[in-house]
Amino acid sequence: MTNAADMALSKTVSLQHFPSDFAWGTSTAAYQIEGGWDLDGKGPSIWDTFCHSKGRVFEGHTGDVACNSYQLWDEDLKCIQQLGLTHYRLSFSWPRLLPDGTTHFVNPKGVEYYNKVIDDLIANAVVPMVTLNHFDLPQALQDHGGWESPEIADIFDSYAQFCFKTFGDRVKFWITLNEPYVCAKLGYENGILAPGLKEPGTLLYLVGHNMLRAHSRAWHSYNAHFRGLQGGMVSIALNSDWAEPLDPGCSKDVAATQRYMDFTLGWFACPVFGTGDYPKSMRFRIEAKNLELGFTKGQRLPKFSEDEPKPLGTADFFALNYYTSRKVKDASSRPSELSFAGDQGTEAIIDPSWPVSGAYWLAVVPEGLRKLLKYIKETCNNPVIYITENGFSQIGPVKFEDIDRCQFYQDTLQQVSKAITDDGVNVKGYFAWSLLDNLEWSEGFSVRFGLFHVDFSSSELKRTIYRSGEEYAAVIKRYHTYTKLDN
Ligand code: PNW
Repeated sequence: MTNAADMALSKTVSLQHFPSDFAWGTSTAAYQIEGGWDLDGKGPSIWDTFCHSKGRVFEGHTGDVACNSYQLWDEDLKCIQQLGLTHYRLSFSWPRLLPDGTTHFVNPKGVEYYNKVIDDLIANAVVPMVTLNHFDLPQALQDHGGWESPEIADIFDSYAQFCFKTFGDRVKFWITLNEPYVCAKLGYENGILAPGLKEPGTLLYLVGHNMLRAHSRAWHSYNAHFRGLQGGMVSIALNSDWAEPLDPGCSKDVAATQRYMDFTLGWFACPVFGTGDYPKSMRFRIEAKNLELGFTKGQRLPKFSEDEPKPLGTADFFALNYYTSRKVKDASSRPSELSFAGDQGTEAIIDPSWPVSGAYWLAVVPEGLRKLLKYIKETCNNPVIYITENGFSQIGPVKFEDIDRCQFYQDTLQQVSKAITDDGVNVKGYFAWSLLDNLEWSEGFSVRFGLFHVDFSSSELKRTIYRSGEEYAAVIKRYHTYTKLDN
């Protein structure tokens, strides 16, 4: 630890308060780090297919090897220890455990791998948080309609129950699905993520709906069959931008901003934490557009059936992924087009005063996180919140002295602290995205989010801590006051 690093972030943040049992974590996702894409009986996922098809991912990068965490888990564990994390969020590769996605065949090597990861974490007093599916749907299920098919809810439920049964004696934090918004919108509306479909204004609502149905089923199964014995918690990770009106004095921009929040956070938060249905503005706008565009009443945005478990109340905490903010301008009088943006009638803008980090969409707005946390407190029934992802990316020549990322974490943690102490938001933990540089989806390895650098040009894939990693370790050391159990 450099003296300078020790001073900067940990001191400034120490002016604020974090509870002594606050969870300090990092997040990763299987496809982005594991590699071993066809090793030891793993089945292919839609991300294997996507990366293997030409022109989809930056310079043809793939997750075939990535950080090779499948074979280099011990190296990841050293990074986790070096940071002094109290929690680690990882995802299971569904097709590594169930090669065709169903419980008809279980891959013992997959079970062995995740057993080792979980056992090693616990032996090091690190609490695992497991996401059951972080974008990498088994290809075999995609071949039968994937998230578009209503049957996926049942199939996901069986997979989830298999995981609860196999790992739930040790895993107490479960996230069913990661970012249904991103999966539906980027996978089915603009096609930049797998499965790469471009069907604006239609498939994303169906896919989002089936993801909610799948999530609800799994939560209800846990609640009925596992909670009593295992005592864990289950949620769904929801991403959201924070939005503000471009012109706060313009009532149309103000209304458009509310619609933007409804179509982003509310799309999934309202059914689970709010009214049990999609936001009224979504129902209203999509219905109005249906009439204009020649759809019949009730098309596009599905209804929750009376005959199956309801989404309302199916989260034991709020899992929030926050990256960025937008200014919003009304666009409701533009000619109707069949698209998600057309349904919203909004235009989202990056304020020119906001610095943009390595990823083109990531304007750095730490104060947006505090405002979003307060908004969730007020609109979602004051839930316990874990920030399950938040981070800052680099692009171009690698900077080990990543001062701008250090500043980002410093500013962000100050905002989180203020949300807790000044706004009374019940934030229980923070997970930095990400432990390691990894495959940033369609941006390949060109965008780096890690607290550890990974040398993708050498076969050892050496991990080296960035300055920001050292500073994060110093913060954790300062705040994590309860002593770790000796194992
Ligand atoms: C999150 N985009 O979502 C994911 O949960 C992570 O897997 C990801 O690495 C992280 O954000 C940083 O991007 C996103 O292409 C995935 O615009 C992709 C995009 C945005 C967010």
